[in-house]
Amino acid sequence: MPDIFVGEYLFRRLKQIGIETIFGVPGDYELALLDQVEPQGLAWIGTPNELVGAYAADGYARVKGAAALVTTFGPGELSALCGIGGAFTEKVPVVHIVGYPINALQKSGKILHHTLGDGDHDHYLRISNELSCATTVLRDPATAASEIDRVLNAMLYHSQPGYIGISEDIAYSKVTDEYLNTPLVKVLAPSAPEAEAAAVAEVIKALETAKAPILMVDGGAARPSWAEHVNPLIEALKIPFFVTSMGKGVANEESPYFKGSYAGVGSWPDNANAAVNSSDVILWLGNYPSDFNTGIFTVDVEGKTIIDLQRFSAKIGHVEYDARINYVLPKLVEAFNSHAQLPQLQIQQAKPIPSLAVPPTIEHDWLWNRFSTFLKPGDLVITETGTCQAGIGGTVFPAGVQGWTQTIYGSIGYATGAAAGAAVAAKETGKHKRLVLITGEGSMQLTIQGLTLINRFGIPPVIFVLNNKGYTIERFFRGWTAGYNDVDNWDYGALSKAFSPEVTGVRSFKVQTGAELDELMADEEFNNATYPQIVDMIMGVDDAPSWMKIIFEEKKRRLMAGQDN
Ligand code: TPP
Repeated sequence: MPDIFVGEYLFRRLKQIGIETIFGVPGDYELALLDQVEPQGLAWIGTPNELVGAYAADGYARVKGAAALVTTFGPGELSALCGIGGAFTEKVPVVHIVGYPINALQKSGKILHHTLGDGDHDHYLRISNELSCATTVLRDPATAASEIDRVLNAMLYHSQPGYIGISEDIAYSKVTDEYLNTPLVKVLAPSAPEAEAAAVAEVIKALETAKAPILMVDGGAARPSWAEHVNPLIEALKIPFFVTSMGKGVANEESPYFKGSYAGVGSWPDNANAAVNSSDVILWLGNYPSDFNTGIFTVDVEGKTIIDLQRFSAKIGHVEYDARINYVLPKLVEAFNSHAQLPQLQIQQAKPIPSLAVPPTIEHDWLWNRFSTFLKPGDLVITETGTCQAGIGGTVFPAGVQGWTQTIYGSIGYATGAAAGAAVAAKETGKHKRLVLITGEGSMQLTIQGLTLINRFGIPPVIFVLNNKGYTIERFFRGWTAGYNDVDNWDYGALSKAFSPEVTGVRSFKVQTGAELDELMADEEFNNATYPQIVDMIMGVDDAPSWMKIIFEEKKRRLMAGQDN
């Protein structure tokens, strides 16, 4: 018997998969739907625009496993799509719920507000098809519940965005609640048993016969879903491990086996690239060989045996198995927990440098090392695209820090929005005590309104703004002094206060010298604050982490030599 509203069904499903807060911007087409959010015990956070909302949902999902964003048909949903594209690329499960015009009006082909004015109401659905693993527009109450389940299941299975269009009248149609007793497929279905056993045996054999095996923690294959297996694997294997840009933020970098951040010629520390070059077998978790994840294609692993574990496959050398990383990793942990020690590549542990002199101005190489001792176990660290993204590779995270940077999609402004959602999720899980957002000022200008969320919701934030008069990383590509790489000078401390006048105790700092920042980072009150803090750091226009400069030098050399990457 039909007995609950479609909207209620949808929100109860979201609750079942761990979503407690929904982000978005309302519009007349979905106001009725939104009336059903709070009665289902879900919180609503209205975001200053849909782009910030989409990034916030991405950040929330990376901490909690899934997230929901509600926008309105047309302008609202299109404004969110840059963020949804990022979630699609980086394999983050976000359901994008869009309020549609009344069903009968859609069918009539009349020209309605928020349409493209031609009576075709499927333009936006077609656009979202490109950025979602599954889409639906609910037009029939008889199939509404199964359609919602289909999209949510696909979202969880593929770990990518799903899209549900829902009109005002369908939101208030009745459906049976009996399907709610059948859980959604929360985790990836198991691998085929024989293929999995064969893959695990081959991985063990390849590591046992290796002369210098290493582990590479990368970010493909929907990293959050297998992150929990990484530290047990490191402890069981007891071989050197490295992290890539996309993989940073899940492994215990206080481990003696941590040897650095791998980005080809731009690896940190200096000896990390040579060490990887001298290995013969690499157990690679979620290999994702994009330009910015490989030091602009300077990774060279030709001739090595690569054990490539992905979400849906395991490849050892050239042989591929239907075995999934989430299932293979626990088996490897079990096998290596009691295994004889594998041969060791001799390379020192990557650690913060205790003796690095405080520079007169805030220099990159010093800054990223200083972050290593500023960060505390339990911090949640989100780093923006730009020089920060390269820089964070030179910071050693204390155990228990979770972090990430949007390496592949690289949309500037992402980090500020994602930080807002991640901080809300962290408050819900209780796993993290402090949010640390590290962003360039050029990036922050795109989503500065996110400050209103960061300062009001979630765990206490500390925001570091690298203020270097514009788009420094772009200057490295082209236009050292070009006006197109400049940005306006803003007062970030004043803005932090302006975006949340009702939050008491918001503090801001402007630091110009290494000594000022060093002192601030050592200050007890600053370290233990329970209120929002923002640090405007004045830095050199042309400074960058030395390991990033090496990548750009190599890029230039290749161009001069006529190579195409
Ligand atoms: N627009 C979007 C949405 N995403 C992008 N990645 C770009 C433009 C191109 N872009 C990449 S990095 C960057 C730009 C404009 C500059 C970032 O500048 P900033 O945040 O100030 O960091 P900096 O490199 O100066 O430290």
